[in-house]
Amino acid sequence: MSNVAIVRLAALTLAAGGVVATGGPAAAHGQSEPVDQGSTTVLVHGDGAHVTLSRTSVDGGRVTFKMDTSNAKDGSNFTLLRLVGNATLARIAADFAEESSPNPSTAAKGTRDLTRDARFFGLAQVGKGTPATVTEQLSAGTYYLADTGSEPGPAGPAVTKFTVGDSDGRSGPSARGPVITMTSSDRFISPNVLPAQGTVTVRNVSDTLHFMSIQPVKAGTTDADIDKFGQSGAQGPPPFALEGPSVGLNILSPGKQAELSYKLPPGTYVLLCFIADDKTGLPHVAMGMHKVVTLSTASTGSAGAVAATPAPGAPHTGGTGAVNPLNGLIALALLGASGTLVVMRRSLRWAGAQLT
Ligand SMILES: [Cu+2]
Repeated sequence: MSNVAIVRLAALTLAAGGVVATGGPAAAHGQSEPVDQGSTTVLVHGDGAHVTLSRTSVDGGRVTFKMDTSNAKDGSNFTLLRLVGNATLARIAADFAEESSPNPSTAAKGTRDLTRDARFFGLAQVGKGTPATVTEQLSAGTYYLADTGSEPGPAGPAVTKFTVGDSDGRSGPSARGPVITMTSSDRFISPNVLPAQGTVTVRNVSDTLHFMSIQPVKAGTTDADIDKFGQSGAQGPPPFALEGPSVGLNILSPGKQAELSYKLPPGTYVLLCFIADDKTGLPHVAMGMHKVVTLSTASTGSAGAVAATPAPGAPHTGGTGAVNPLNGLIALALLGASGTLVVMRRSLRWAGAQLT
């Protein structure tokens, strides 16, 4: 049974007033990743504007969110957050509006205010046919979930409450898969080769917000190409852009980490972050927060065999440096079946807005 089918089943069960029992050994999980015994699973379905959950409360501890979307056009962009102090959801929406302002000083203030007013726990950016899973440690409290895949209307996105109770002591490994860190100098520190199917652990070791979008690019694209494009002031799609499935880990607050599991066609990708810098107001990608990587089925144990946890920056073995020239064609072929990758478009829109 595919993830999509599972979520549809969950939706049907919810409609019937039932609750989907989860938390078992990754029941019918389509991917062949190791069973995460110590984790409670929540199925998350989005349509670009609304979130449907298989359960709206869990015990504190390790929680796995399995996400998919029915939104073929824009995908889903799931955000999980907690409010800090007296902050309200209206305040967060106002902060986000500032963060995406074309005025750099307003954008910088928006990021600083978001960092202050909320704690962000991902979740993920997914496309139709390209689900993703995020596992992380959550402590007791009231959380809010929204899907901002589609452009939200004037009222803002629909927000769903999610409650985490006292911890039941579940805990997991400190990391699964290769570790990617996001730094205060707006950089991704990542191995050059990541799994095409499997899990990575993403850590925000900085004092500001970051996310990590994994976007396909043409084979041979370098980080210098991306810098050059950013400095050219060009509008429209960059010459290295490639339509194809992508996923991303959504916004993480300073000090947070999350494990992102996904399956993408092998090939050349770039890790991107577009959060406005908290001082310059420029999107992080323009500050240098991009990293070209190769997604390989030969990386760190294929098929999500993520037991081996290399140290951050550990060299990768195997002849994975060569890029198969067919990848672009494969991605294009998949495009028709799985829909376009809107995250790139949305990101470009942000970049254009902020750089002009
Ligand atoms: Cu960033």
